[in-house]
Amino acid sequence: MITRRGLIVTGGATLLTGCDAWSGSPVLLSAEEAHRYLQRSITGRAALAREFRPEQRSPRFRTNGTANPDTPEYAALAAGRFADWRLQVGGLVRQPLSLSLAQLRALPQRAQITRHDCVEGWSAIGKWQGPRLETILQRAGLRDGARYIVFHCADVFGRRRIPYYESIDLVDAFHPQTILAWAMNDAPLGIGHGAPLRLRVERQLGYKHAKYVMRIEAVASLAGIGAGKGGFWEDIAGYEWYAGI
Ligand SMILES: Nc1nc2c(c(=O)[nH]1)N[C@H]1C(S)=C(S)[C@@H](COP(=O)(O)O)O[C@H]1N2
Ligand SMILES: [Mo]
Repeated sequence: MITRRGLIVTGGATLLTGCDAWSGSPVLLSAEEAHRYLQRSITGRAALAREFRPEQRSPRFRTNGTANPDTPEYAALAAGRFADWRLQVGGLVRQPLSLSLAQLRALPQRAQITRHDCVEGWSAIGKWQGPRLETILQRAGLRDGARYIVFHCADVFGRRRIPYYESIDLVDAFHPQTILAWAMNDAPLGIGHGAPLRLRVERQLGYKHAKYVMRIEAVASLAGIGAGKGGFWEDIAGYEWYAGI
């Protein structure tokens, strides 16, 4: 019996219980359907990324992309050790939020030691800690129609000052390992790695892990954001929006 998913295998058939079952009669799955269901929960998008032991962490974890956002606004926040920084949560939510670092640290936390894989061909293992994105989205309350979560970052690129941003769908937003990390390797996140807050979305490549997150926006469509492809590198270099690993 797999209690976590409420899946009970009884002889030839399988009973699917839990939330779904409360509203109606239990669903009877054939052996083949049960197998497919189990297979999905192990290998599908709900599957967990591998987690490592503390001693497996990389001695050096390089930074990539922006290592210090070049704007007066960010410089002022960093000078004040992010005491005036607030994470804004808005868009298709019932209750817009404005959260300080202290408030984010007071939420239930998750810590995980995972491998970061950059599309440029390097990897590093580090420990990340912060609240789950799901916890924050639940407090804000997604409205009907919300389909993507957009992360607006503090850093800008080039002479046209194009802001970095990224987006994920709700499957990844509610994935248990999707967190907003304020700590790395048991210390507050350094500026190079995205202080004060960066996304960890462990089933996707490095460029999806938005650093310097300032604002989270729930949207129905990515069409109105940036050039419409769902992320900075997606817009300017044709990177895949879904970068699953
Ligand atoms: N805001 C922002 N987030 C970003 C980037 C960036 O340039 N700006 N680079 C991305 C890329 S390509 C990678 S590999 C990782 C690097 O994270 P690190 O600097 O902590 O190694 O951040 C990602 N998130
Ligand atoms: Mo990357």
